[in-house]
Amino acid sequence: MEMTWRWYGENNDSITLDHIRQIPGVTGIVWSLHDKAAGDIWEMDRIQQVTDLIRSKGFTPDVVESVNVHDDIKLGLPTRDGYIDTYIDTIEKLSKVGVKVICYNFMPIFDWTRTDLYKEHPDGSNALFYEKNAIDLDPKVMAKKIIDGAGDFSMPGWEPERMAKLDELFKAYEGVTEDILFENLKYFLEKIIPVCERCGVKMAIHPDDPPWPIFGLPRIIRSRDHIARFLKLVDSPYNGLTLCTGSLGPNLSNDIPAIVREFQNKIAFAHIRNVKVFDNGDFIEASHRGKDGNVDVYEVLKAYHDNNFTGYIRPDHGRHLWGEEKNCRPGYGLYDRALGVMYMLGIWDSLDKLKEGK
Ligand code: DNO
Ligand code: MN
Repeated sequence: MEMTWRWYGENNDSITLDHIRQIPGVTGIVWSLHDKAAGDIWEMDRIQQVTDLIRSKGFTPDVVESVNVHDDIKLGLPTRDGYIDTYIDTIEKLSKVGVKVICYNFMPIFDWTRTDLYKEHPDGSNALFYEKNAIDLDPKVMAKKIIDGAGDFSMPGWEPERMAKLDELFKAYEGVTEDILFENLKYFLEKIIPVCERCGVKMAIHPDDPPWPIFGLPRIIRSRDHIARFLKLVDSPYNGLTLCTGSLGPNLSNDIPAIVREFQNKIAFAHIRNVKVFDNGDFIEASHRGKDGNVDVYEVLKAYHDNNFTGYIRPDHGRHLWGEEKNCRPGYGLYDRALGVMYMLGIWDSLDKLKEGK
């Protein structure tokens, strides 16, 4: 496996590549052009510039998270073909600089959704929190909370211009069922996967977060059965998964180690995050340590290790520690993710030794 770190770019992240160089074991940077909205063209010189910078600091730029999919593709509108052509153009350009994996999602309108970005843990740290009942809230109220809470950073999927058109977007999704969304995803994959096969780039879909429908919108990548159905849409080694434990975790009936074991040969990118789920269905993001939440991180890593996982892995969201929430992106501070890297590598190195019989 290759340990990676999500970095938002030079003027869009309070953490620098020089900070990341000091975290033991991190060799890859997960990047994107975060100022691009879904459907925008990615210019070759911009791609070259970022990947040159990443390489100049000794990292590999093999994973892009995300190239966002335009809503017209998810909705199956006639305009989707133009957006698919643009997507293909981006895949081809990324392959030229050696990108191997593209993470994306197929969630209608919203990316991950929370009701509080800074909920306090008993130890005084704070983290992203989801209050199940509050989600009856007006989505506009929710959008405002997320945009305001992000501080000066642009939040992909929550761009203010896009959120201003929320009524229109909701109207467009009226009548779009799970089956229709699966159909539209299949159409998209049938066009792009042959390009990926030719270019050597794996598509890795990210699960829906939280793993259930919200605001009456369908969500289709949220359980073992949904994943199995997804993989059948187009059967190719280039049609794969980003397996995010924190996204699947809030539904306690998702047996994540079992999902990892079953689909491991399709997992190109592993996201490790822990969540603590309360009896009423609320959940808060927790430290990576298994005991601090409901994700058995050891069993998840053991499932990867047993199958000699060779893909990319990264700590996903972390808590905000020691006051860093004042200047970091929500969920993407330095300290807890760095602790998470060390926890994961500690487990991984021990599993290596056990396997060698030492
Ligand atoms: C949180 C993040 C996601 C992810 C997108 C991919 O789990 O990993 O926000 O970046 O859903 O498109
Ligand atoms: Mn994730």
